Amino acid sequence: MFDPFLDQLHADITARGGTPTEVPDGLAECHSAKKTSVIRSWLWQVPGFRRWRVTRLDAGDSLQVLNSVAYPDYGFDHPLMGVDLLWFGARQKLVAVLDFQPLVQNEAYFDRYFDGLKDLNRAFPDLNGEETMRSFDPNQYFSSWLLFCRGGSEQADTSLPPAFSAFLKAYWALHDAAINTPSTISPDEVKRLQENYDVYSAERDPAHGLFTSHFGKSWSDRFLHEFLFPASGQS
Ligand code: BLA
Repeated sequence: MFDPFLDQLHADITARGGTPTEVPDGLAECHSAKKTSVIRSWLWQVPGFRRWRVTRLDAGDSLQVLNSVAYPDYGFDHPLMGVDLLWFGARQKLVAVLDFQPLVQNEAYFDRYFDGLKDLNRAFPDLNGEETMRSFDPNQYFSSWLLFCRGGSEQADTSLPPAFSAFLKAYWALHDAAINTPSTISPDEVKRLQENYDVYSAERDPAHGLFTSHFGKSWSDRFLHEFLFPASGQS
């Protein structure tokens, strides 16, 4: 379902000089006991970024997922890139979240970094359903201009493909502009805020129950704390 997006993401990363690096032992791929689902992950070293992770979960008709987070180098204070796409085939239900995840919530920061995403938000009203967040806090590490929809096949087939491409393009443009302008947040503080993103996300991420049901508790705990959000430490 999301393979064209995965290919596009990996092609962009490669074009930017990204090289694959080692995923911790046993976490790159896992099959469920019944062999009905598989989760695969990639870790990239990309110039300008200290970590870029990508995960694809294929559980056939029941669930398809593409999830990715890009963490800029500590010398850059611009937002993280966050993508979470889920397709529940049996119910024909799409959950799509695409955001420039802000390190801080203040006007100057938003003015500095969010023009691109604001444009996308206007261009794809179909993906901006003003959905309510049930587990995350919309005012921590999310922006008001995120593309967030709980929709169906219409959004998945019509709006999401052009939105995904435009989103990647806008994020690269943000990064290119940011590396040519001095950060206002110090590298030490960027480090603290990025690490706190991992702690916060590991606590709130609604995916853990889902992973546990497919891949068991011990694998899922390791995956959460060693791969998805490594600064969150062990549980
Ligand atoms: C929601 N993400 C969800 C949900 C699931 C996942 C099961 C609940 C569905 C719903 O709310 O309707 C699944 N999340 C996953 C999976 C992975 C994961 C499988 O991390 C890992 C492979 N989530 C992110 C990132 C963003 C994000 C990077 O991991 C940022 C764009 C957003 N996911 C996000 C949001 C919700 C969500 C905002 C809604 C949660 C809420 O209601 O608070």
